[in-house]
Amino acid sequence: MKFITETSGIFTRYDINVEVGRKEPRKISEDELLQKVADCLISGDEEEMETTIRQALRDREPMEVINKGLLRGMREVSRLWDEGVYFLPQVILSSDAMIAGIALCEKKMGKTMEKKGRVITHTAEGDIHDIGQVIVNALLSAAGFEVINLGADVPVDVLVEACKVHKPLMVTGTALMTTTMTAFPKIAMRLKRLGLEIPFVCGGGAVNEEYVTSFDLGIWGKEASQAVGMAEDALNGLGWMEMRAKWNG
Ligand code: B12
Repeated sequence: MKFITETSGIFTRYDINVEVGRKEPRKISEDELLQKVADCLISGDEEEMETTIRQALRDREPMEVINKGLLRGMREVSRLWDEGVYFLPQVILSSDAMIAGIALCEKKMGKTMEKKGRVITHTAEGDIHDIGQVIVNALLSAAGFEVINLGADVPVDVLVEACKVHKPLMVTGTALMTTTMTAFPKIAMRLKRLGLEIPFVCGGGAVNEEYVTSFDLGIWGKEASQAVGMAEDALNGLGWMEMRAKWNG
């Protein structure tokens, strides 16, 4: 009978790296509270995140907390994922903490009483990566736009139907996967055929300027914060070609 004497290579805890990764947290900000916001995000501690965000919002603008705490923390989560330190459970905890944090910031930003115009937002069919879209929703609402939030994994048909019914001044799409970004040119083509030449701002890690500007109506959105300026342009009557010339290339 053979006995196994060396077991170190057999039983490997898949999450051991997580503990190591957490022991050496990266410096995200010089601001102690924003560093804590990022730390809560990285460790996926939703409860502590809410307490910390409330503290941070006492003397900081919500956008500063989003940009310099939450988004930078998420960049670190992305790095840990890319390096194989984080697995899905950790990333899910972090994204839940991110969404809870954004909701508190959105509440603090408040909402303008009179709506300026309607924007439809969605995350591409087959794609559940909606954090970019959640930020876009928060910023547009805070800037006084009526946001029709179709959520994530939105079928092309549903999006096109919503555009027919609501006639928005702008549509946005978010795609984080190379398999889902292909919904965007399909949507653009369908809208164009229907005579709905609505500026279609597409963002998300999967797409780039070259891809989005390869189809009519498409305008590439690099940062969620651009959404407000773009909606203002659409409100002021700029067409998709003028908007593309202004924001891209
Ligand atoms: C968080 C995350 C998740 C979370 C998503 C939670 C959620 N509610 O969103 C969970 C854990 C659920 C998840 C699941 C999966 N994930 Co994931 N995930 C990530 C991760 C780590 C971060 C993405 C993120 O949220 N970034 C932060 C946000 C803010 O970035 P963003 O959306 O791009 O938005 C920025 C800009 O693009 C822009 N923007 C976005 N939209 C818009 C719109 C407008 C109008 C404008 C102006 C700007 C704009 O503004 C933002 C910045 O200001 C990435 C890794 C990475 N390197 O990106 C992988 C990643 C996206 N996931 C990936 C994969 C493969 C998956 C899974 C298939 C894994 C699996 N085996 O099950 C599933 C997907 C299931 C599905 N059908 O969608 C791959 C995709 C690969 C590819 N190229 O296709 C990535 C790239 C990881 C990798 N390197 O392999 N994931």
